[in-house]
Amino acid sequence: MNRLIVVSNRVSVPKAADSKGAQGGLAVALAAALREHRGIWFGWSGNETETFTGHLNMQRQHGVTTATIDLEHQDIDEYYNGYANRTLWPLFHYRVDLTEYERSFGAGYERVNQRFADSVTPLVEPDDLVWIHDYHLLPLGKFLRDRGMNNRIGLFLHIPWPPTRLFVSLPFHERLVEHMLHYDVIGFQSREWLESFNHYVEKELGGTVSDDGTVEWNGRRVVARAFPIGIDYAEFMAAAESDIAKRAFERLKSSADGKKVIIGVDRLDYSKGLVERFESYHRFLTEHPEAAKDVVLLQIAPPSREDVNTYQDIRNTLEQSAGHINGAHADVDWVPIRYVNQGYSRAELAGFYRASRVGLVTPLRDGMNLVAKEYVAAQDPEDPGVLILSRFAGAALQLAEALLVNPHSSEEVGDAINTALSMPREERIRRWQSMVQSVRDEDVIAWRDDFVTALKGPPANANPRQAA
Ligand code: GDG
Repeated sequence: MNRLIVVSNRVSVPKAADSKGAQGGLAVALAAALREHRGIWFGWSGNETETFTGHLNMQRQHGVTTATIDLEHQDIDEYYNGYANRTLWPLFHYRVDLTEYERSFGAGYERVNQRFADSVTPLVEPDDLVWIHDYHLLPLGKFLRDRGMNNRIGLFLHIPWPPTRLFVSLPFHERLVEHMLHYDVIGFQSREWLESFNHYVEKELGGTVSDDGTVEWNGRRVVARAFPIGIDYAEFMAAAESDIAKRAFERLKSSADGKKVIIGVDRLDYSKGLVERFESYHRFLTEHPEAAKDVVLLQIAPPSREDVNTYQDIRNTLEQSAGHINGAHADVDWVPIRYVNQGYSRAELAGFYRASRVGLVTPLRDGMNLVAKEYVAAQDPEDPGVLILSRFAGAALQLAEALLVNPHSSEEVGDAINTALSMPREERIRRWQSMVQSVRDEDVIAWRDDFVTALKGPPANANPRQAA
């Protein structure tokens, strides 16, 4: 079996399922992939040093070999907080209004990608497969090729790819995509993002895209495909059956005191549509007063990227909104929104999901969204809850039996909440059965195998001309 060299911005091997704290979808997905392959996970340690040293720290953590480097302050400022999270993240989530374009960010981004290339190159042996992750590292493939690396190198993008009309607002957009065309495989979460990428390559770079997904440009051939990511179903179900999950279930059930719980779980990020979600819930409370007193919304939102000011802004806005809604509707024995900024363990989350009649997942844009899949996995097959899901999440293509909504329309989401709360058990079971099948079958293991198979490329004798 080929070794796998995984490269991502951060290396954070998930701790045991019962540990506290928010773990991004990326960390949860990658550790599952790495445990089965020998190999190395390379990335930034998360530490800041006064000046960049390039020192490589190798460790064995929870069954995975990791190699990390520290970054200096200017790197973190320009590459991570700058280009990755102030430029690419908002732009790729269609938020041109929040996108900041600074030349220093672009320069810092390329500098750190060059540093990654310098550090990764000596770790890679000739037959290794190199799998790079996400928007922090889009040009890394080119920089590895510049150092003479002929291995198969793939990129998986966890977030959306924006429509060409938005993407061209990025200065030096051609350079970024030309660098990406040095990969052998580029994976997207859904057909929609793939089609946007292909459209850009054809219209702006004059490349061609064949029916089998091969992109050709300037003598290079790249396979571009959708590989929808899933959850680690088996691991999540084990967490869901743990005592911790059962206690969390009881805790939420008893505190809800017979009321139906609506749950949201999201990193505190403007792409997750939390402000709009609270507005929709407010609308539901106002327009359905008869149903309102029987429900409570639990919104778990651990803070994220706190050094970026748009994230501080959203936190303030949400606090005000929750305070306003609670002030307008609360009674002596009932508060409509429980807004919680702390993180919980995956096992606790599983218990909370199961105790909730409605899963409210309404991002304005999301590459995939794993919370939607976790909510489905955690349900009681005899009495499952209802998933309300944004049609703008990649997950909507697989979870078509959710109540699909436009998260910008508070009327539509408010109505969906009302529909979900009154949905008969037979219909809940029918919808859930169809969704859980895809969550179980299209899990992170299938995703990993699919990507790694594509990364290996066709078998040596697959071409009949070579075989003859
Ligand atoms: C990116 C893309 C794509 C959340 N709060 C807690 C906690 N979480 C976990 C969830 C879930 C994960 O974090 C979030 O994953 P998502 O997929 O919903 O979103 P992003 O973090 O934005 O992930 C996304 C993903 O990458 C994978 O490719 O799906 O579209 O944006 O697993 O459960 N975990 C714990 N405590 C919390 O309080 N333990």
